Amino acid sequence: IGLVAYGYGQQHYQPSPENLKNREWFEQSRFGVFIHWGVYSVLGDGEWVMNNQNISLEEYALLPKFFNPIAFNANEWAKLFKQAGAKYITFTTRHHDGFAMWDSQTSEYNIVKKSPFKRDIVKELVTACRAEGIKVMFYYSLLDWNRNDYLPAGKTGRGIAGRDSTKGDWNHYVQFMKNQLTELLTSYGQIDGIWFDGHWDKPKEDWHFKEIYELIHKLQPHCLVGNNHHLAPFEGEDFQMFERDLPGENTTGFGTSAHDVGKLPKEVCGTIAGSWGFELKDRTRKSFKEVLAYLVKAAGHGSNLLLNVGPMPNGEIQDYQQDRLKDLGQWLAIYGETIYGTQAGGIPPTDDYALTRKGNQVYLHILKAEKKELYIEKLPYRVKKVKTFIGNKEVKFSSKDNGLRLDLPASTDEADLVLTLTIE
Ligand code: FHN
Repeated sequence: IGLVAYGYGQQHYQPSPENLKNREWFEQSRFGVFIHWGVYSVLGDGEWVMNNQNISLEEYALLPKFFNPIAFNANEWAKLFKQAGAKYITFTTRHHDGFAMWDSQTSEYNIVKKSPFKRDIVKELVTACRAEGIKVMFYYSLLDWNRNDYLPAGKTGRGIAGRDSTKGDWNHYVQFMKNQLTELLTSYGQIDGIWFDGHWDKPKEDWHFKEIYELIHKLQPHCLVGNNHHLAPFEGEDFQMFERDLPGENTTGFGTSAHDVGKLPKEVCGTIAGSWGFELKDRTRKSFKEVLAYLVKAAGHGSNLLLNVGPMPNGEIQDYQQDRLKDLGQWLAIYGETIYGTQAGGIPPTDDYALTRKGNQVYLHILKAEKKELYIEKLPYRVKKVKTFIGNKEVKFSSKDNGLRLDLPASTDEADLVLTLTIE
């Protein structure tokens, strides 16, 4: 009966009213902060270090002993995310190494039992974010490099040193995931999404997604389910994410083709640094202009941006990553109206510009403000008036056959020159 009530009595998944409402919130929010933080951070070589450096189970088991983030202050993080203008966070409750960042009763391999820190990081973060009005989603890795019941096969490749890769107990592992998810969704109050990752390691059918998604929606009907499988949405999912790409793009090899882009709310995720988890040799830092362009182009696709920070093992977020977030926050404090609660602007973004829309106002974000003139070949609406978003100054334009030619105001230092088009 419970399942019928939650929309699973039918042949197809019917999201509950609470879920639909939450999807609306999600679509309005446009900006979240992704956090990759775990015992892997200690080694400063990204979250894949166990696999990449072929570290054995026995060796990796030493790491939690060094994870003692004395500078971690969930309230400071939450304040920073708020200042950044983020509406939600997605936190790695457990990455592929299988280490639980909460006080899990289902596995000893967790922060409270194995680290000197002994504090429930998930709990502290949830509480702090809630106090700032920031919603929380949980990243949860399907793939597990640590457990004996997990059957290592598939694309992760080499298996894990110190493990017999032919042995496992798959049903036991699936039940374990259900137990952990139940724990996560019953111990920390309202959780607004579960963000799955690691699907590629096994064939789709092995994961029991239908049962797992049903369980989540039964425990918290509003909770949005997303799965970073890089495919068109599966039944039971509530949003679709795109890694390091824009919807329908595949410049990274993780992405999707245009026909995989479904109708669910969308989210793109990317990093400020070169990698997700903390990397000491962090040499591909993105500039403010780059992260801003990602946010604006995502919005131009009708998508949220989930922008990643990789905190250090001591619990601090590096200064330059904090600066990017604060700068975004400053920008959003001025231009938020052109991003939050907007829809895609009718034509896909280019490297030069992106369009977002609210009713009969269209916001044209020009990402190369040094240009003197801009020509947009085909707009799906007629433009009546063009003004600068800041200062409300008239901008000369001419339109012909749905094309729009604009004389841009003299070059400014702005990373993004925003014009407001009033349309018919
Ligand atoms: O393997 C992970 C990776 O470490 C990271 O968590 C990203 C985030 O989108 N997802 C996986 C790769 O697709």
